[in-house]
Amino acid sequence: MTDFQLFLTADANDDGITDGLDYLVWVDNLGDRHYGYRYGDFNFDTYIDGQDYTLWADHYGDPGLFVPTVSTPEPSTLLLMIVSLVILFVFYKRR
Ligand SMILES: [Ca+2]
Ligand SMILES: [Ca+2]
Repeated sequence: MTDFQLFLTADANDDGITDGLDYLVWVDNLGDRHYGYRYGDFNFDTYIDGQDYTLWADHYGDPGLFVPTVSTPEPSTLLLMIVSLVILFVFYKRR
């Protein structure tokens, strides 16, 4: 099962990596008020400031916001799902 997890990064241009191009977005908007990583507001507080630069520096080289991850259900979860389906099947079969 493929799932997506949210990671806060500083990939302002959505090219999949936090790099110098994202720094340029931050510089272009430094001191302005915008909401969202696409403007360099990497902590989503509407201020493009040094805190956003710190996030950019901390995540330099990291992948973008959404990273596909592979997750598999744990055996106990799978067993619970099977037992639930059997109970539902028996319940509806008797009606
Ligand atoms: Ca980028
Ligand atoms: Ca900010």
